[in-house]
Amino acid sequence: MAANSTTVEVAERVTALDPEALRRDFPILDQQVHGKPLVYLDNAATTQKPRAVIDALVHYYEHDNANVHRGVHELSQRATNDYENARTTVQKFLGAAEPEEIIYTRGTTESINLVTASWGRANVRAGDEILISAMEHHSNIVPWQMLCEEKGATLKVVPINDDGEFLFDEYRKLLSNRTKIVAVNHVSNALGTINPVADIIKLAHEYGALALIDGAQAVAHLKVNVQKLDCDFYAFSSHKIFGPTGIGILYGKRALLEAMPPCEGGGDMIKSVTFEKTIYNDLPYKFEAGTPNIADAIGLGVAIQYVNDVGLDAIGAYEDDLLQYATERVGAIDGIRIIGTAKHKASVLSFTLGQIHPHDLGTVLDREGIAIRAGHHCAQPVMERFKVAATARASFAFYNTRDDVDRLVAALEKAREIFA
Ligand code: 7TS
Repeated sequence: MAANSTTVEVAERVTALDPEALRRDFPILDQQVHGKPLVYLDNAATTQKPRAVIDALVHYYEHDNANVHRGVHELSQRATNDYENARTTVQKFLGAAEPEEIIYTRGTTESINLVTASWGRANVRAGDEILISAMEHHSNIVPWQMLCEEKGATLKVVPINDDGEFLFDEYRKLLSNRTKIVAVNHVSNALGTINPVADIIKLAHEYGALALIDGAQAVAHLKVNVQKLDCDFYAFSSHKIFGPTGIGILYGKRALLEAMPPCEGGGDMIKSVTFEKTIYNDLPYKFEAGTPNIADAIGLGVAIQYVNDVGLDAIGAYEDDLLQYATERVGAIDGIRIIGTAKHKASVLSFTLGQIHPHDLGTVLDREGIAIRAGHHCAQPVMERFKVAATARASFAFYNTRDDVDRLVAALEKAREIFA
């Protein structure tokens, strides 16, 4: 039977990943917090870094540190090679056609702001409409609001249902020839919902609109291929995929990036400068003014290689199983309300427990050595949609185990007794 063969396939893929062995690659996980072994369940906020990434940063500063794209000397050539090789690693990872379509930024936030400030300023006019969803992170809301305010354009919001799912029919109704761009997340950080981005992009294009995908919560859990998705822009942050902070990616289709004006002026983004006229540099450098974050770009490349070695299929299957286990176990606790019950979810379990404030829950869990996030997760409209001030959120990576979930459940039971 088809269902059986799928189950067998998933089981095989789950066993293909050995979380205990992988944990040993992450030195930070091997520590006690408040006298208890650390359980790190705040991966949606930031992930931990494998030894390979930490070593790459140290190696760079100990052996290769130099500025890029400008030195004839050996160190500068090494730094430039490693920086550009990391770009190619990202290009292949995203399935982009060319490395020139990969722009280094500070992270998802800066990537989206680059699109609103450059493409948006050049293309959005009064009366135009921009569509986002009701489950966006603030960084995929506020830059669009700022653009709309500046241009006299209108921001429209696709609603979500009580499970936290994108309402496709409502989306269809909101689209029109006034729609200039649709910007949605691939995976919601507050709910864990995986959005049907391929269908969202296809429909946007039918209306002549562009599509930007915020992949901050997706790339560490799902295989992404920007050419197959046919998205116009895709943004993510290195620190959410086991790489360093301070570096991220904006993918854009070449023709769009070519036509966009640069955002920042300065070194590296020019071909020639006179007081009369400056000629801008080719892609991707046109968008990378000034000395870039060389070490962390190299670290991102190493993080992606690490993820490739573990394998995103194995990661996805393992995390699906873990999320299902966590949902059943946490869901069985008296007074738990899970926020975000979409059919397709990745790695996030948001919940409230009775009348206990999520911050109090977070504090009790911290005393047990368990790190979760409590708050609005920079997605205040999601909190409003579900009529809660905040949630507690456990978010998983492949180095988390069923034992971590059991520790979480025991600590939640303890919190329930304390606040009863
Ligand atoms: N988009 C989504 C979907 C996110 O989850 C985040 C960060 C961002 C954008 C912004 O990423 P940044 O790297 O530029 O800051 N989300 C979270 C979170 O859930 N907890 O802390 C940060």
